[in-house]
Amino acid sequence: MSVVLSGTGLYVPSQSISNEELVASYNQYASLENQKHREDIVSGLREPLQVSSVEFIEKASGIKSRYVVDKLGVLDPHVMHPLIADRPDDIWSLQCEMGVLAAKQALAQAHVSAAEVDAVIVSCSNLQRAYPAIAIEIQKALEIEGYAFDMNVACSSATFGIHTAMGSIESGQAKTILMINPEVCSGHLQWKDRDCHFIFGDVCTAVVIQARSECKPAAKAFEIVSTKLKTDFSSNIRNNFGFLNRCDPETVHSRDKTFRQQGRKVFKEIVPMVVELLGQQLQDNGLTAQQVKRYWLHQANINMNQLIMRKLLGKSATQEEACVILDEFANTSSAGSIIAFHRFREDFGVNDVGVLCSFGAGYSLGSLLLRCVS
Ligand code: CO8
Repeated sequence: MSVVLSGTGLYVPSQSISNEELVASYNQYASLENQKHREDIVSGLREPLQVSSVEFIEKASGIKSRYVVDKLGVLDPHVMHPLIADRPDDIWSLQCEMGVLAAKQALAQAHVSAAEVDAVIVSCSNLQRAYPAIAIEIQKALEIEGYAFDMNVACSSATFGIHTAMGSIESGQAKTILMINPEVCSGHLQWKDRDCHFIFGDVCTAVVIQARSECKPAAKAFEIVSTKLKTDFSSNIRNNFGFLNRCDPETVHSRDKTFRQQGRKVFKEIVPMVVELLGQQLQDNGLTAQQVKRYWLHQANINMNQLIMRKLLGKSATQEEACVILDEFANTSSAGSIIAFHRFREDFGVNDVGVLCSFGAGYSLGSLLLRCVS
């Protein structure tokens, strides 16, 4: 059975933080901390916090800015995290609100009404609560019949979500599925750590996945020719936040309860895994890397993407071949490759082929080989 992506949507928070603003705030925080612990630093009991720098961030990552749901809290050196008011149970949650806005765009693009949707999958790195599922809340908000569930494969949540939707359609369980990625990365990023404070941003993407027979003639559709998934356990990107945290009061607020990573190791270990996975997928489908019109790669680090593309193509990739959005958005976890696909696909003609690929925590890698069909 042929399954297609027939629409995408993107919700972008209204507030953006430049590297200059971020570094000024972090350096103020570091200075305050160093003053507070001056005696321990002088007596050698404590290392002073080092300053962050715009030049380092741009060179090491390619990131220039990021969108966040709350800029004031993040930039306040006395707060250093977003300030997001708790909501009563009868008000739509933040992730539901973001999801609905992105979903409406995706449905409009696919020329599909909510009544035609059979299922909702919310797939993202961090869910704001344990239950009920955010997906079921979005299902209610959009008045969709059928079923909904949440899933999490960190940075590969979107590609694994699309793969899961495709399986449900092929099995006859559903004909049209909404897959949504509300990524509130600012809530679980450690803004007080200069090694990672620049990495993430907030956003929400949505994708409509349909049996091709259901796809509207007006939609620009991409057939999923193949999916390829790979996981390999690693603690090099890890966040121990969870429901058992309060069971050990000694460690409930320790550093490991927010995002942390061994960035260098991640870079070195993931690049060959991605190159191998993509090479194998292309070979299995009788394609060379050069026959792919565009790679919508995971958007974590510009140097990582450039290296992957050099290994695949044997030359540096152009923006047309491997588009970049991380300069504006930073790493938005699972949403990154979907933003790239959302923004850069209008020039595809029938039978043009593209690859949408994610990689990150887990480790988890997911790749979709897509062919434009209308
Ligand atoms: N300013 C100035 N200097 C700095 C800063 C800074 N902000 N930060 C670090 N430095 C210093 C370091 O201390 C180090 O100093 P020294 O040489 O004296 O030890 C030096 O700069 C070099 O540091 P690194 O070796 O760490 O620098 P890299 O060139 O490796 O760049 C990166 C760091 C950018 C982190 C890079 O390694 C990278 O991007 N790696 C890939 C990581 C990646 O792709 N991770 C994927 C994570 S995303 C994911 O899976 C989703 C998780 C779920 C979402 C979580 C949301 C919060």
